[in-house]
Amino acid sequence: MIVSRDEGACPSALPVSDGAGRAGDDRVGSGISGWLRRWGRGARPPRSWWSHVEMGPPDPILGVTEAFKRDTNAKKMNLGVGAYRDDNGKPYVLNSVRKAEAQIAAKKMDKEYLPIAGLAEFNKASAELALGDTNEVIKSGRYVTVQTISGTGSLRVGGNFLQRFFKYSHDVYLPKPSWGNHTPIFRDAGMQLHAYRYYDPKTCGFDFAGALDDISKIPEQSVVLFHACAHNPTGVDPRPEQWKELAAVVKKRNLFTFFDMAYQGFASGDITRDSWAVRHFIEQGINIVLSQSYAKNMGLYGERVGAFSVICKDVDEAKRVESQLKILIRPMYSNPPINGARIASTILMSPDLRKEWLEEVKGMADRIIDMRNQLVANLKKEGSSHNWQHITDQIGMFCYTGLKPEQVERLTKEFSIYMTKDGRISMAGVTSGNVGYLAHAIHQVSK
Ligand code: CBA
Repeated sequence: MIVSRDEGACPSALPVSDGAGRAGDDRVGSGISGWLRRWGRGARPPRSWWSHVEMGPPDPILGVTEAFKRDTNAKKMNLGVGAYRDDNGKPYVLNSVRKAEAQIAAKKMDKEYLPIAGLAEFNKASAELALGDTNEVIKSGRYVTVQTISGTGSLRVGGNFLQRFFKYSHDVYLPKPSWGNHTPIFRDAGMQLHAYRYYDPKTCGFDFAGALDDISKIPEQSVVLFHACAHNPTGVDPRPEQWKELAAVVKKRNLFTFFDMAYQGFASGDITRDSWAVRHFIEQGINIVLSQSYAKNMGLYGERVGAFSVICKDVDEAKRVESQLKILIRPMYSNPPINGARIASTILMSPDLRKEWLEEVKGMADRIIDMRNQLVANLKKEGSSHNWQHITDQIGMFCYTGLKPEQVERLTKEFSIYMTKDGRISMAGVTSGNVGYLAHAIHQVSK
């Protein structure tokens, strides 16, 4: 609401301008003469409270969607944000989600506040999904899971928790590159960011030696973040033998592990396989923290469903940690939204819906893998002589093409193909209808 001077804003409490005045800020009379009538000679007209606020840049990922929406070209493609599309390029609502929604609606449940930590059955089902329901951690109960505002909210709760309670260090080491939002999330939570080598542009693959070398030099008791699967933006994941060595060095260096698992099921189509690294670290006695998101694997993007878990030494420690997470969350957003958590827990807890969901996750992952193959085949058909093998080697929603910023700019300007400047393509936005056009455009800018 804009409060006009006449509605009682106190002129003496307003900041005064540098004397230049501001065009259009004339709510009490016409122009300078109006000010003089109102406040008297010698008084300087108040300026806005926010004149010092500079225009910020658009978000590097979500800003791409804004630019895409403004484009009128019928052939335009949005390969920016990681949001799954069906083969007709339409947003996809899973059948298992539709069915869960119908079941929930039929129950005519109330819409009371959830507890601060969220829906208890959702939290339990989420931890079981990540760790496996026979996991010793689950059986012993030496963990706490709280429902969060999707993966981003989970990372932020985690960042704030570390800032307040991880007394050993405030240094967080991210893979280079990492999801663009990791840095502001942890920085705004009061942590300091560093990087370890991860991607090798020469091979378009995992720089295992570089990662191992850098991680082995991280000061003891620092925080190291790993993408559990389907690394964003590179689509490059360590193999199980490599995860084993990473876990060993983390243990040896006494580092603290933060796993971000935003794509469980999306990498291989198999939720167990995709959580292998998380489970392996825990088996090695590494008490991790974990962020989960249901945005991608259940297609619950706008419902904002996620979870944050802390694996503890014992049940007593878990209870103390939970009490502090609640104290942290209460002034942030009080308690999480109810609808998405009901959908996710209904699916996870109903054997039939869960089975259908797992098939749908596999279906999404398989469609993406198929698009990777079709993209490479079409590039060959176009006559491209580059080696595009990394497109099929990489996994998950994204393909890190290796295209340079100038080439990305040409794709957008000349072909209305929208993607992030780093050359990342959301494969989830590619369809059998537009893969040929994409290959043609990539060939044009890279030949
Ligand atoms: N972690 C990683 C590694 C991610 O890639 C994303 C989503 C999230 C958070 C956490 P949410 O809060 O929606 O659960 O996801 N990253 C994006 O898919 C996109 O949703 C992406 O395009 O990179 C985003 O918000 O940037």
